[in-house]
Amino acid sequence: MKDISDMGLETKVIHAGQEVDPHTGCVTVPIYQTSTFAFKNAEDGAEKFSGKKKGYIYTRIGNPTIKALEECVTVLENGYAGLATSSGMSAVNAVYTAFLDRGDHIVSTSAVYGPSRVVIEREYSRFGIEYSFVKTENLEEVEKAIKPNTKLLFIETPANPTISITDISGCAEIARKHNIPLVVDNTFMSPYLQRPLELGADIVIHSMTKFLNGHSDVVAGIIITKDKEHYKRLKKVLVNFGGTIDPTQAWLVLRGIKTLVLRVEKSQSNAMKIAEFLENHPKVEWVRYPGLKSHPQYEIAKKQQDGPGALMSFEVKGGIAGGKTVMDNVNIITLAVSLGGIESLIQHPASMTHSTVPKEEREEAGITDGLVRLSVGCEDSKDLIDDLAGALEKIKLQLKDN
Ligand code: LCS
Repeated sequence: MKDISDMGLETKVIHAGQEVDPHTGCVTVPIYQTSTFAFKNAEDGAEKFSGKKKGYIYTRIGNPTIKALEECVTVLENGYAGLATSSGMSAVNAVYTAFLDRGDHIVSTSAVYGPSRVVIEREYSRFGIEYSFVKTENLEEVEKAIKPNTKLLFIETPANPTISITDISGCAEIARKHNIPLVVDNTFMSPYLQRPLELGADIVIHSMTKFLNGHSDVVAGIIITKDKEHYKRLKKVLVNFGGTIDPTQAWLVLRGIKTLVLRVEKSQSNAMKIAEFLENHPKVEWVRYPGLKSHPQYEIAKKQQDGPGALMSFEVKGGIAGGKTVMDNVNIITLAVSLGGIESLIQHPASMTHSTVPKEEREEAGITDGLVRLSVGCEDSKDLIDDLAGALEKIKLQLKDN
């Protein structure tokens, strides 16, 4: 039989890391809801602790349900091994903690998810860590930002919420030249649409809260490495800092992943129709969607992504008031943060996800006051367009009233 890693992604999402349970014939991976695992005797325990013998010890260190999830996403990302985490931020922080020492410097995307930036600026800086947040979509800026003490190049592409796109293989070349690891936050794409390790990255992270789980009912994250040394270093940090996922959450994500391809295909096809609708709407200033030729990095998206995805941002006329009007008048599309769920979600980054980022930094990163982020779900595209059309119509009424 062919190895699972040689099979198509549609097969991998359903079978990778998941064998029929040898004890019971259980078709789905059981939830091993236990905090600890009994040793046969003292010798068995000692050998497992020393690493001489493989086996489970304690769920924070390892658990069969969690392992199945880690193996599944590792196969999807074509990596060496994975570490599932209690949230996307737990994955981000494990990477920062594992690779940054006092006096080190990190280069990162200016429009990264708010907390991924704020935690560096406000917390890691307390331990003497230096940083440069730059527009990584411009490779010259990346190269310019690298200093002798730079120890990590961290990019998010597409970035949250500007949908700006960074050239992964271009960054990999810069990282290689300076002998530093390149970490890619692949949350917006999922491994179905983008596999950074194949493009030269060293580590991939996801907030599995988003597309991988896909049902807005779990908070989780994962780190996938390309090499053993990075994996060992990260495992040590994650286990000792206690950022491990819970077995039931891991099981829910495994179940969600089985429909990843179906969900992303449907969301993406809806998103394309919505982006075209918005781009031609008189109340919309601009739309950023990687499937539109108007996207500034359209060519890079075509080169490194297997599709445009389900996320877009747009600026409505009327600035902050216009944006709020849209959010207050959608009915099927839910006003909520997060993304990548089966349902469509809309939010206003300046007052929500990126509210902790100072206004000046936000605007420098392209997160304007009127920017609205839309995560397109799997509903009927016509219903979604009608919903947006109705909400945009309200802006016109409001402007007229003024
Ligand atoms: N990376 C990206 C790109 C994200 O969008 C998020 C969360 C995280 C990491 C952190 O993941 P978490 O700990 O929440 O699982 N993004 C959110 C957002 O845009 N709205 O709410 C959460």
